[in-house]
Amino acid sequence: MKATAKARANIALVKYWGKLNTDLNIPAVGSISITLDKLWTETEVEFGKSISADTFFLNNEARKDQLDRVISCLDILRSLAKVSYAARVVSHNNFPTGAGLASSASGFAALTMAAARSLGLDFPPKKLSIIARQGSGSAARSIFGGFVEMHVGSKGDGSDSFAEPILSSDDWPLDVVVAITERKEKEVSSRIGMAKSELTSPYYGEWVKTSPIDLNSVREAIQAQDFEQLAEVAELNCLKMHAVAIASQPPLVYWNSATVACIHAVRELRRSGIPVFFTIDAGPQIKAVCTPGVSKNVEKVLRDIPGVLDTLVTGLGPGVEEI
Ligand code: 2P0
Repeated sequence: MKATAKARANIALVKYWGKLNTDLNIPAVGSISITLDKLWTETEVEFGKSISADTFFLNNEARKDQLDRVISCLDILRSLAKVSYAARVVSHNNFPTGAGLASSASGFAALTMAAARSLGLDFPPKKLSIIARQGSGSAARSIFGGFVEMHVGSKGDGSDSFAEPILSSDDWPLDVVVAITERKEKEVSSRIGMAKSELTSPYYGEWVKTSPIDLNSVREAIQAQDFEQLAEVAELNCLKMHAVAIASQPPLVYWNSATVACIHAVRELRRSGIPVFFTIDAGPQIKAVCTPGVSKNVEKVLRDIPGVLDTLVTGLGPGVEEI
């Protein structure tokens, strides 16, 4: 009873920050993301009578600090399959973990698919998305490829809080230049950060209230393939999320000086007519979204900024797959 799945990271153009229900991990706001082809997690799950306890290895290291979250996800699938076997979970990320590059998104999407398949469960993507959400909210989006929207839903049990694709990457191919400005894992996880913002940020209420406006505008921009509208609203939504985080107590400043320099560089490029915009998650890395024809140029500009350690360029990728 063994299966392996590969899922890709995603970055949100309209961000998820805050929860409606922590037990079921229902987000307080919807979100829209793009799935990234070259940043992925591969996870093998083996259930068996001979396995005495759940274990989790990430990049060849036992990660006891993450084991509870992995077990919660395994428990949901065990209960659906009506079995009680323990599992061995072995996972690899091909990019830095826990540094604002959405490793929990690809990680829990791959875990959900691999665990379901190894238990012989052949669930449709919507159901996988609902299960992955309970592991990590952003993982619900990594079940799908291309442009993806995550819904808050209105049922209290979370059964309509799932993601779905809104446009395929073939319909609108975009590139993302990722500028790495720090390799170590962040000190405050998204989960803890957003809980602090909910409790202490004076802007949290406005964030939740105005999120549907950004969602409508970004969905419209994607459907119309209107890069300029997408750029304006995605940058605004990103800066709003960081304003909420920065005004939390204690303050959550995820940026470093290279992050800020990259923001200015990307805005300058766009002013000069290059179709590019930035987004930043709960970490110091910059993601510059652009049309494929300009990605080499954007990468060259970002690579030369002091404090940028590395860059990579990726297109948009597919959803989770069993391998
Ligand atoms: C996003 N982030 O929409 C936002 C932007 C981080 C900043 O989704 O608590 O790791 O596991 O549901 O999914 C990161 O949040 O949080 C995230 P949990 P998750 O991409």
